[in-house]
Amino acid sequence: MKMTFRWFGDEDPVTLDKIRQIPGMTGVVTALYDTPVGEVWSQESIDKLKKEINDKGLEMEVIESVPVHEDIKLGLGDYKRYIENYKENIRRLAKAGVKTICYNFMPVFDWTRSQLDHQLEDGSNALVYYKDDVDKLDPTKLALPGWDSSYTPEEMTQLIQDYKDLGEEGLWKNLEYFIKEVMPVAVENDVNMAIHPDDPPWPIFGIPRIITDEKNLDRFLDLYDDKHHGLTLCSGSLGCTASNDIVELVKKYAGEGRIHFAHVRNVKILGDGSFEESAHYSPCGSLDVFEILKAYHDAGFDGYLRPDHGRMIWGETGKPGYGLYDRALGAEYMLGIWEALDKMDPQKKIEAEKKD
Ligand SMILES: [Mn+2]
Repeated sequence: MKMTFRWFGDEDPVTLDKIRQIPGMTGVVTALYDTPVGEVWSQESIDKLKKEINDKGLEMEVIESVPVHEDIKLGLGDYKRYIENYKENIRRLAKAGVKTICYNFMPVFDWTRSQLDHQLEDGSNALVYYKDDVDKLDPTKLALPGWDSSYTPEEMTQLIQDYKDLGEEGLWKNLEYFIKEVMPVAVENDVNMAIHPDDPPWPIFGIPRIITDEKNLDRFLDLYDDKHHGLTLCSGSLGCTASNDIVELVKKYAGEGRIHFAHVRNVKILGDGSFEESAHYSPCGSLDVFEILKAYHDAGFDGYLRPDHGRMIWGETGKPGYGLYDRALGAEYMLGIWEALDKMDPQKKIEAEKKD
């Protein structure tokens, strides 16, 4: 397992200088943020970014994300050109040593929450999703960090209608077309493609969502028979409904070698379709983070893992979910679990003794 940390580039208040001081951090997960969605990333910018990261002693082996243009998801307009651009981005990132690309196929809205700075009992702030509040939101006037905010309310209304017309099966069809186009390029360049599940894993505002549960993850993986075609298994996205058993999902898909990137965070499920993001430590939320990591460890997981969202603590301000302190605490907690699992693993003990 390689512990990594998401970094949003030079604009990120959490600098590489800070990230490199977190014990056990091997690299950052990042992207080019100044190229419009769908366009080709310049090799020069990719190489410059890599050098900046490598100069701080960190790796750039995971990109999160190379976003998929809405035309591809809708199968409309310029989708063929955008798919060719996507292939070129895979080639260029491979050239820079990138091993894993995270992406998602969520229509219009990336992750959705009702509040980004809800104050928890201990005075920290966290992202929350209260179903009643989300139901009252007007999606045409909504903007959350990381979302494409370039749409006017009229364009947004049209876009939402297009997805409603497309429906779940239409979205599956467009996903299959995309996968069958890009995967041969990924395989040829030895890049793992890792889809991120929908967050939360249910339809919102009447728009279809399909990467939601075991049945659909199976259907997704069946689209292309090669291990490069895999998952970013996000415990917090899939885990905000008790119907997804994260430990079982990790056992199954890590066992099959189909998880390339692990997002680990905890959530407190409130029932009635609501949830709050919580600290990583198992007793703070509904997920058993020890059992999740044990499932990865038992499967011999050697991919990338990162603490996902954290709370804002100790007066920190910044990008919601992506402060330094709580994510660093989460990383150290998980590294501690991993070290214990390593040292208690009889096979690893034998190997270590042989080395001595
Ligand atoms: Mn995630």
